[in-house]
Amino acid sequence: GIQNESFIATKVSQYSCQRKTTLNNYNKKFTDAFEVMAENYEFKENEIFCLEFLRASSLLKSLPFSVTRMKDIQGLPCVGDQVRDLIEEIIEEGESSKVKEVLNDERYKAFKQFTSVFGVGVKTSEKWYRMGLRTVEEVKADKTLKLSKMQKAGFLYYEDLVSCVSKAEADAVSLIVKNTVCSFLPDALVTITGGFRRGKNIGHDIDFLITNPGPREDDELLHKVTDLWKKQGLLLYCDIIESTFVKEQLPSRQVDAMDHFQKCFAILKLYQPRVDNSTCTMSKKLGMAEVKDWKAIRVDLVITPFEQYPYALLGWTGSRQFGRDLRRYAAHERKMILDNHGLYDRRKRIFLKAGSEEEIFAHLGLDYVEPWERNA
Ligand code: TTP
Ligand code: MN
Ligand code: MN
Ligand code: MN
Repeated sequence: GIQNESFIATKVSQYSCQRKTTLNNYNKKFTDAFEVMAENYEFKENEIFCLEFLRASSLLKSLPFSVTRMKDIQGLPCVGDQVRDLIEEIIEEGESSKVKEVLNDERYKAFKQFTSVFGVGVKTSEKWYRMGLRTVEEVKADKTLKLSKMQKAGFLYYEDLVSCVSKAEADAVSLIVKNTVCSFLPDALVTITGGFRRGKNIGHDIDFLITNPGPREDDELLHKVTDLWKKQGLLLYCDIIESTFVKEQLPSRQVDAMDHFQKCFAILKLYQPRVDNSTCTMSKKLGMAEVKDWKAIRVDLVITPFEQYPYALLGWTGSRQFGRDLRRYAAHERKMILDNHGLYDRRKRIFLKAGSEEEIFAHLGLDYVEPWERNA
């Protein structure tokens, strides 16, 4: 109606960092469909088509109304022919035959299962698919496969890890992380990032950023923290990646490059107090199998130097698409290079310092976007 037309009249940016995207999605019917298409192209390693659908999904998530007619998407960026056809089909039929086809595709279904295992990406899935494997059970049963330490943990805790992390679980883990870190470094700053900082109430993992406002960093901190958890029997898996940061090195221009911070991809054992205590006592008295009173939770810990903290916070808060668009905007609209460590002005040939996320947006000439508006 009138509300839609007046909205379209104001120009919508092709960059999600110039839009507000809350979790209030009026176009889920479309964006779910786009995400299936994007994922299928990701499995086929077709990055261009994958990004086309991710950008369209992110754009429709930012609209303050539901798309019901083709007229509603008139003049919007990020809508190519493929996307337009899909929108038209969903408007007319209520669903898309193309998406249904993908959801029933043997290769898509197998890749979807394989990549749901921690430590398994598209490359490994491709290998298993070519060997004729189709399900997680088939991979588990194949004793000839050489699995990485990460994949072994992925299969061992599969059921727990595929079930999402709740906000309550994130808060409980947050307390553990803060207490342990502060027992070694009382002034350390521990911040939850990723989806939970964007206001999501579920996630596939919990992301933490750790920094020490003092003059010096402690590159032993992560080792001390994980060693303590190991002693306490709380650490189910841990892979510490040492820092590879080189000062004065220009930020990476690659849009999806990994950063150089010291970090740890871990699986923690979170004890969950049982709602009904009697079941537990009863089963013990009767000599029955012990009731599992814990859940395996994926946790990412990242250590950053204090002066890089705002850049790390911006990068790790995401969403992934929001981060991609920030870097693309910096490069194409400002001749600057942004990554999780800093912002380089190629014209002035200097690194721009920032004490907060607000200052980074200001350096880029962008209006500030709150974390809960970054769900692109
Ligand atoms: P994720 O934890 O993968 O994603 P998420 O928290 O948004 O969603 P989920 O609920 O599925 O966990 O990554 C968080 C953000 O961190 C994401 O925007 C990308 C960014 N990131 C980096 O900047 N560098 C990295 O090496 C990784 C793994 C992620
Ligand atoms: Mn996360
Ligand atoms: Mn994720
Ligand atoms: Mn993560």
